[in-house]
Amino acid sequence: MRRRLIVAALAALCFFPASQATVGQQPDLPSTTKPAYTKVESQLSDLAQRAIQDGVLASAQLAAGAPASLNGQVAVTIHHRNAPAAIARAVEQRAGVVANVEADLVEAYVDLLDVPDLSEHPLVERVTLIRPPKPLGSPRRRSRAVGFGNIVSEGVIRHNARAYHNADMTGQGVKVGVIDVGFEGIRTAQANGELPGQIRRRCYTRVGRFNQRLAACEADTAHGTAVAEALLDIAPGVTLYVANPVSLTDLQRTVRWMANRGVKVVNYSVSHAWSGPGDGTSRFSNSALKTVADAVQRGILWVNAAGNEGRSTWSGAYRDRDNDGVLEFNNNRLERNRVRLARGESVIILLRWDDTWGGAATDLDLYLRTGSGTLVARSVDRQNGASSDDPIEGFSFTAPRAIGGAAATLTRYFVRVEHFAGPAPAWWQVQAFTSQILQRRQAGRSVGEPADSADPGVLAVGASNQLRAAALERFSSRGPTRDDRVKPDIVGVDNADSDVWGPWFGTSQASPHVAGLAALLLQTNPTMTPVQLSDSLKESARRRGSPRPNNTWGYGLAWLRTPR
Ligand SMILES: [Ca+2]
Ligand SMILES: [Ca+2]
Ligand SMILES: [Ca+2]
Repeated sequence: MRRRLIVAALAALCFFPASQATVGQQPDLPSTTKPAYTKVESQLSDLAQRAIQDGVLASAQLAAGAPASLNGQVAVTIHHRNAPAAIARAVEQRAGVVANVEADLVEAYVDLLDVPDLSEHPLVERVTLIRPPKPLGSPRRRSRAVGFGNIVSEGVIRHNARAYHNADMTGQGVKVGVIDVGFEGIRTAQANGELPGQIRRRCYTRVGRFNQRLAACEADTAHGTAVAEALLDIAPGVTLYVANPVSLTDLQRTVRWMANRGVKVVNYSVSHAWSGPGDGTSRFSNSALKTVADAVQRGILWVNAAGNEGRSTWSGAYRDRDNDGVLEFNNNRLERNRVRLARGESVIILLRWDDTWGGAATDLDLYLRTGSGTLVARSVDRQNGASSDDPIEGFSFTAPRAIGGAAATLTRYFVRVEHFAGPAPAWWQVQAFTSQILQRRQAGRSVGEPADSADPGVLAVGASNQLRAAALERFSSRGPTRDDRVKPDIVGVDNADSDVWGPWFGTSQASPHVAGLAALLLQTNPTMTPVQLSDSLKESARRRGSPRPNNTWGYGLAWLRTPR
């Protein structure tokens, strides 16, 4: 199977390419020093420093292990002081590839060796790695033999879409977008009659570049194909638009492209790294939170998977009872939080805390170590109140592949958070994007971004197993949000059948079921606004739990009333 490193580096275990597992497990990371380059994100600074120590060949190899790369160059976002032309020129002068140019940022591919020099440009505020988003679902380990067409998701019955189908309402005339990370097998799904013969598309081949060839959308993973299939089972008559944006700016532009073509419902079964304090705001112009609000403004109902991090998020009060500067995950002074990773598995681990974005005064740092204490990943940005200092740390890490060992063997790693400087924050939070679980965790406050948007035109969708629809999936992310709003908004079913993956799991599948329901509603009343659609779906949902809404089920299990 063909795999691009760009997205695969962040995708789940089953998507991970066999060729990549060399970088990110370096055992010789400095444990006590701050990053060498002050305007460069910690993980990127460490990569650049290593490239400079090891030379040109190592630079290309290290870049290939970064979350997104192209021809030995690493994909970065250069935040600048409204100097787009000057920064684009600076990139090109160093033989970098400019991908997207915006008023306050440039996305580009650059050589690791050039990162320190670029960052010293007086108009550059900060240089960060582009981390492609995280898909929120995966096939079962043991997949069944793939069928040929006529596979219908059980969601059709579980959400009462059948009542609409019986009345010949299948979403005809409604334009729906599926934005995802990859659409492997999409042409096979068309040939099998599981997806429409005509699909409008915007297929990205790298940051900033796209074309009309479906083959280009087929890279990386079948996740998007499985998502589209679930949506089309609920609403087989819709006009389908697909896109696989890589960067946040790609996502912004994809939304405008879809809105300009009259798309009224978008499904996004994807999470991004935090870009703000968790109250729905962000100081960054390219934040996914701003993009989804822009979509709603343009008349699009945004349906987003709530996240699968219900068992891999920790959130709580500041504790350091033994006063050693290492934060504690419980009252027993537990200073390390275990996560077991499969060999070759890739994770992103994030830390944020209660502080000012664009002026963080407290400096916390995030580390990952093996059971024997070897440091394998770190994020140690300096925060000391400057206008570019944010209360967040994060890194991507790939567990080393076995040398002769069984691939399924799990290895223990430990997350550790240290208080480097500044006043103690009221709360702090750790989230790991992994199919594994954190030893110490809280289900609450685990809804991802941008599902945690405060915009009423955004629906965050949790997942319940279609065979046991009275219980929420344990992994399904729960509310409240960091600022105590109720999430998710509604729940859809997963473990429903598909052609591409057979039955599969995740809020990734629950979400397009709900997006399909919205398309059915729109056909009967094409003038409904995003907020009216969202309200209607919440109102007709089958109540689960109390009060209504609540932080497990939101307004309940999605359900359409039989049309009259
Ligand atoms: Ca189907
Ligand atoms: Ca301590
Ligand atoms: Ca820090």
